[in-house]
Amino acid sequence: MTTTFIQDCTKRVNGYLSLILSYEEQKPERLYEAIRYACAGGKRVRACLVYAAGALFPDTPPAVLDRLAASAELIHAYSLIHDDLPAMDNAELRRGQPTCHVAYDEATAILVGDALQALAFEVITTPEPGINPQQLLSCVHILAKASGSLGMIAGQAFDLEAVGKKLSLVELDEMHKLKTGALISASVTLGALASPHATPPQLEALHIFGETIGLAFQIQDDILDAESSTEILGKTSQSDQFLNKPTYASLMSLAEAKIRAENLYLTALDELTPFGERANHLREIAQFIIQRES
Ligand code: GRG
Repeated sequence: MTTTFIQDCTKRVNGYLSLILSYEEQKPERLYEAIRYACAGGKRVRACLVYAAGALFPDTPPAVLDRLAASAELIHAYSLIHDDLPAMDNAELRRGQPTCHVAYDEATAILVGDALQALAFEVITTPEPGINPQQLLSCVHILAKASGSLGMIAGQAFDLEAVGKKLSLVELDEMHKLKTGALISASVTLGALASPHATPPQLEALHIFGETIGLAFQIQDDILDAESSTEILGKTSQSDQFLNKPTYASLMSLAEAKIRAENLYLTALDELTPFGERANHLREIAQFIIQRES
């Protein structure tokens, strides 16, 4: 159920990323080719969340949202490249294509990931009219915290430690709040921070919305990994089972996992009530997250 809003946001961030990555006469050519290769495709959920959160407030500058959306996607792309490396998940397929280290080589994939992480912060800190220095500083802080050892990296470290182990539901939730939820939640907060009107209670509600829908995203990911095909997913299905990783699908039945994703979705929606109709785009992305098929 891809909506017009999601299609528009996807088109917009893809266009913006193409612009950023259209380096001319940059060398080494192979590095830049690999950077463009690794940034292509994807559902662009994090970018959509940035734009949808920006729509909660009047007069949010579109050019600022473009930068924030692109930054979130660049961090996400880097995390996927490194996650796929032989030292991590050793995956061969991503977004329907050979993973970056397979298409190029391992050293290039490491460099591409590193370059994308740095580029995310370059893009976010490039001066843009419509956002004041304090807002910008908050955005950089949020993105750095979510992608570092207090967020995604900690989640990845827990994920690696968990191989072959049986985690409790609480432990699994904690791991995925960091690994997947931190960047998803940060994307929502970034969009709101593009407006000078967002209040601390509103930002808190959006943080909880993001974290909750981030957990639902991961449950849906585990469900799809268990019951969908490599062709539809664009990445190898049943990889969690192969890698002996604890997942929601291994902790409960698929039917129970689906109910839990639905309940988290409903809990997340509660946080949007005070925003009224302005939050409709966030609501449609939340629905997309639990109904998506890839
Ligand atoms: C610095 C060595 C080093 C590692 C980086 C790898 C890593 C830290 C963190 C892992 C983060 C990660 C891969 C989380 C998984 C989240 C997830 C379910 C990703 C899939 O997201 P989608 O479905 O992907 O939004 P698309 O392809 O649609 O963008």
